[in-house]
Amino acid sequence: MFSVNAKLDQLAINALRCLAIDLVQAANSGHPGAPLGMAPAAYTLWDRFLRHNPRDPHWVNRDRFVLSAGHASALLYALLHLTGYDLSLDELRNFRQWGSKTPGHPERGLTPGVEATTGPLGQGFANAVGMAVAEKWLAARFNHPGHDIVDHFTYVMVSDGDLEEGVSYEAASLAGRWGLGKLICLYDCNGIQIEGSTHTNFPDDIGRRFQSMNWDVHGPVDGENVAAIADAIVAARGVAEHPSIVIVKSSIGYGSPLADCPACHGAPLGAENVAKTKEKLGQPATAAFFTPEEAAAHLRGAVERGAKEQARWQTRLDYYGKVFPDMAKRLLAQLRGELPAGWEAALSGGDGDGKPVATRVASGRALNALAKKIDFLIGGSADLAPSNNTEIKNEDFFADDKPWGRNIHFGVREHAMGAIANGLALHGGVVPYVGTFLTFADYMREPIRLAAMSGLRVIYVFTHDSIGLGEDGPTHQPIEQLLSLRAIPGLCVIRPADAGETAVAWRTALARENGPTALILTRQATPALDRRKLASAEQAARGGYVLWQSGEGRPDLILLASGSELAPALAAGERLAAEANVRVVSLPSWDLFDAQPADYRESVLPEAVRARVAVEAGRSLGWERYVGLDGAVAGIDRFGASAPAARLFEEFHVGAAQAAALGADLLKRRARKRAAAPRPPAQLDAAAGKPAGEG
Ligand SMILES: Cc1ncc(C[n+]2csc(CCOP(=O)(O)OP(=O)(O)O)c2C)c(N)n1
Repeated sequence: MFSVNAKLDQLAINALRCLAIDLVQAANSGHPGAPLGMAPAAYTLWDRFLRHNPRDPHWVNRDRFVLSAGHASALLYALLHLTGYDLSLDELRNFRQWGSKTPGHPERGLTPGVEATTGPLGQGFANAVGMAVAEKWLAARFNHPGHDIVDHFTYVMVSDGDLEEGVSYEAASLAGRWGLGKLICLYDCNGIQIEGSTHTNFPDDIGRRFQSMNWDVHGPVDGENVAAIADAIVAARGVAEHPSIVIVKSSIGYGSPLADCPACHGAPLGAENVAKTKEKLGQPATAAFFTPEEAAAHLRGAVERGAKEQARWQTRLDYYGKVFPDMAKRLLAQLRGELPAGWEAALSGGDGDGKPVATRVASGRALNALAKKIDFLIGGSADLAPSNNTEIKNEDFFADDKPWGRNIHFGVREHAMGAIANGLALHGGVVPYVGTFLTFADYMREPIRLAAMSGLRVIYVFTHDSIGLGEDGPTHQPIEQLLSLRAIPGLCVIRPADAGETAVAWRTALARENGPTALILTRQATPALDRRKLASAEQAARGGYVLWQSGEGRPDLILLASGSELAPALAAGERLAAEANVRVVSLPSWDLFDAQPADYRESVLPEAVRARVAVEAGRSLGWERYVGLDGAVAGIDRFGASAPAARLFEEFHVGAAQAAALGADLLKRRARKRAAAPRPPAQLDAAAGKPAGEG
């Protein structure tokens, strides 16, 4: 079935190389070195092994290919174009240009065939681990003897930089522990990076390092030797119990006058060097974007092969569907990301039982209720499950001998946990959640950012969300984390105040099919909010709502709060009610609230009401957005301290007393201003039904 014609192999490899350097040259920007060096290994994999259908990039049982070294994107685009994906030559000519499908680094969702957004080194490797977990998990759940309906490999290509990044070590360790036999890593070991030789900073013996983590190590093989690379991949595929790494010794910038020099890593070769490279590679020196017909025809063979592969699988699926009709339906729905009908009912009684409860505990309850309805909700914590309340009760932990387990022990590896969760979501068929303390969300910032950029449904359970965690002190007390998560576009951040809002937050997170959600939860119990007298927690779905108001009509003062500060804000409101008409607004999610229609936002925060106080146990920065320039914020703009929580709230002035004091002050200022203002015409007063001037 495959070509064993060495000449044709070389022709195709060189065609890929020349096309890749043409992309970079045309853009006058990009990375020619890695594509030139990696081309033989990538070609060997794609030509001999990768099961994919260029005409249906979403075929669910395709092998996954992740280019972790995303800077080598020109090679991936050349491969996608020449193997028949819907990526035209014009798109290649527009490499790195506005509106093209060929951005500087691969972006999932933009380019057909790109499985993951890569470029931040190390991420793609850990994504691939997540994909392999998803495959193994789905196979364990859905395959039956003679019915291997979920059955594909995950391949990832990494560079030196990918393996220098710590996340690759974290993820590799887990992959080894879990025995991900269908994960195969091709390591482009060229020993060169931007600053020069890796000799200066990378003494690791990669073979031994991976061996020590239960990986099967193949090679080193000569990066120009297709047969040797193919043999190594064959051997890797034959190892069912361990993931495999194939070490490919390559030459960065192969064929160019800059071969083995850092200079060819990230800058166009220049017209002269491009011509010389093509000459060396046996291609017409001056023809740009030219592919010899024989090479093009050979690479396009992927279309026919892919169609046949998929058709064969479809036949298997049809048979599977006859024998296991319900499972077939469920599998396909799951892979489409559909939640089972009526899943929301798991969370009935969203207003909670009115008892004080830590929102992390409420979250654990919500998760477990949801997990009963959604049996492909899977996840875990970075060794904090008992604290994060992330364990699904009565379910196994994922392991090489328990691949159906829905709980995952990530160990203390927040970074890999985030990136693996992305891989799970990218693969599909599961809905991942992961947990740690909010302050350690910083360890996983890059994967969170990539989840948001890629529109992945990943749910973050971040507990211990403020100084309220108490004695553990400032290292563990998040101050700037809430603000910094809110700064990530596309990440929905929700900080619920009680059990009711927590249930709504979980529901919202699951319903958000195309984006991640961070749930920000307390360690300490939050006082009960008597929802019989207050607005329903259901309204938290809108991000912000009027919880309570002392009087009718337009309020004099608005107190805003999220999470554990909502109850103190309410207490402050009740204290001030004797002097003014006070409104208390629960604002668990800026993102959700900002997405509401203007008239709803106006109904909650009337523009005319300028006396506003926000209370939140985190950086005050950003709350100006809601309290305006005339308002005040009770926040924390320094690091915390080690002491009992109650004392900390007192010392940091983020409780009811401070909210009431700030509110009273604003009311006084307002009264003074009003007394000093000239009387407006009487008819305007009457029309407003209120005293004119500020609210
Ligand atoms: C996390 C991260 N840090 C830095 C960079 C910038 N960068 C791009 S490639 C690269 C290193 C290149 O070395 P290597 O991985 O060996 O790739 P090669 O030189 O073989 O192309 C760096 C530092 C990045 N993309 N991601």
